[in-house]
Amino acid sequence: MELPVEPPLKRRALSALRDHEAALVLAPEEVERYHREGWLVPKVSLSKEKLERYQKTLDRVIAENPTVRPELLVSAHVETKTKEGVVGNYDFLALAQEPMILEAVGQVLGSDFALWGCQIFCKPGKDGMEVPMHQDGEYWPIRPLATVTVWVALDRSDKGNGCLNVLPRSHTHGNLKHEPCEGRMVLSQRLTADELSRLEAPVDVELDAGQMSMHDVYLVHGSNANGSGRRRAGVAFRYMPTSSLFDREMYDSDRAGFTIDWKKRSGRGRRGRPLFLLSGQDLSGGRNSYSPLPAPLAWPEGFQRASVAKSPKEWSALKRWMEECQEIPWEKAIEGRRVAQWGVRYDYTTQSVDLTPVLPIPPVLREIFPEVGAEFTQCIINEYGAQDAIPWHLDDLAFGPTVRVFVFGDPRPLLLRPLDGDGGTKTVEMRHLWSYSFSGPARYQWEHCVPTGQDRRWSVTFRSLAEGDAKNAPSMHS
Ligand SMILES: O=C(O)CCC(=O)C(=O)O
Ligand SMILES: [Fe+2]
Ligand SMILES: [Fe+2]
Repeated sequence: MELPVEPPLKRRALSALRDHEAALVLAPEEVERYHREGWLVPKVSLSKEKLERYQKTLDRVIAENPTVRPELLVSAHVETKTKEGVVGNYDFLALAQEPMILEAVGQVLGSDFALWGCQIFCKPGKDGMEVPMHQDGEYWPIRPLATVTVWVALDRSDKGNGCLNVLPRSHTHGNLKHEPCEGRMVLSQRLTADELSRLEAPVDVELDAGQMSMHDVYLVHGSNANGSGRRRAGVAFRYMPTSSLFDREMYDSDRAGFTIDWKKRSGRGRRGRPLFLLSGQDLSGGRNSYSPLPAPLAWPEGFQRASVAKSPKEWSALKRWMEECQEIPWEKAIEGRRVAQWGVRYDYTTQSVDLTPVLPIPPVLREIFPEVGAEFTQCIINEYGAQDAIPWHLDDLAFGPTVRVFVFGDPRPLLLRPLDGDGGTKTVEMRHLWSYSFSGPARYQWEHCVPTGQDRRWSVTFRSLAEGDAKNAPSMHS
């Protein structure tokens, strides 16, 4: 029999030291290399789950900004539309605050820093635009000029699809000369050929999706056009030490190739760039003005979710019944989904509840969902194909105060937003065998929608009828 042995003291101390070092994202040698070379690829990368989440957010932001070139999605971390014309997503603000990124930034800038910018550089396959060789600082209103960019690859980024090219040690030369450039490029200024000839040859920064690179504000870099069939998307976050001033009056329109509004507020209620203090404190003597970090939208009151609502057995019973039963009154809903309804029927043509009684909820459904009380007299099964979504809506007011929904199949999130909000949405994870219900404010003051997905999804919804003259209740899309 073996007895557990305490490791010798020295070995224990050593492993504690190793744990401590693991908590530092950059080894001391890497911090030193960053300052010497002007750039670095840290050894960390996003988990597969996080990468998928941010790739989805990227697709959403691209879809929501059809008139903006995807190489120019500026302020993609802000959900309220800025003067730059982009509706971003706070999910990118969350990415900017991933602990490993904050840790690495703190290691090179010191512990007092702010996030002042974010840009998605997404080069579509075949026609992704070139980024000419440049130093970033040219058009940034930061004095003293200091910034580290963390460029997170959301697709694989390599020589083939136009990865970042950096000129090692070019950051030691201070401001270099730029000249206007023409053609199909992301920026309107490029380093002069003369300056380029005196610098070292560029290095390709090849990254797998989820990896990231860091570069100094004075480092010369650029990237080729993307002629490959593969998209190359990255998101760049800009962090500055709070000892620098972010000078909002240095309004220097479009040297970057697009109009940047550094001012805090501009016309028609649109906001300029926010400055988010992410670590430590302000060291500018109070001259920097910071925006409060938007509170993540709280869950609506009256919204409940259960993650182990149904068993696989109940699901097989339901699935078998849906496949085999010939009496299910399937019909097409307007969006293309297939639906079956009992109790009363929502009419997709008139967009209102038709109070002519239809068949009551069948006993099989009562058996599979015994937790649903008798007061729920209406049931609807929605069957979504991968490409079927349900748009933003409030359930029809002819239905009662509580709605209970059971979800099967494709794990699509449920999106929620307050009726009187500024467009911010709450994304609620929802998976196979989970359920949710809403009543109170979540029922009457919030809307919800289900996005498209990858696979088939079913929801079984139970509702009651509203008291009183339900027929005269204002009709809303169900
Ligand atoms: O994504 C690119 O190719 C260019 C990125 C860039 O210029 C930057 O992050 O400063
Ligand atoms: Fe740049
Ligand atoms: Fe609904």
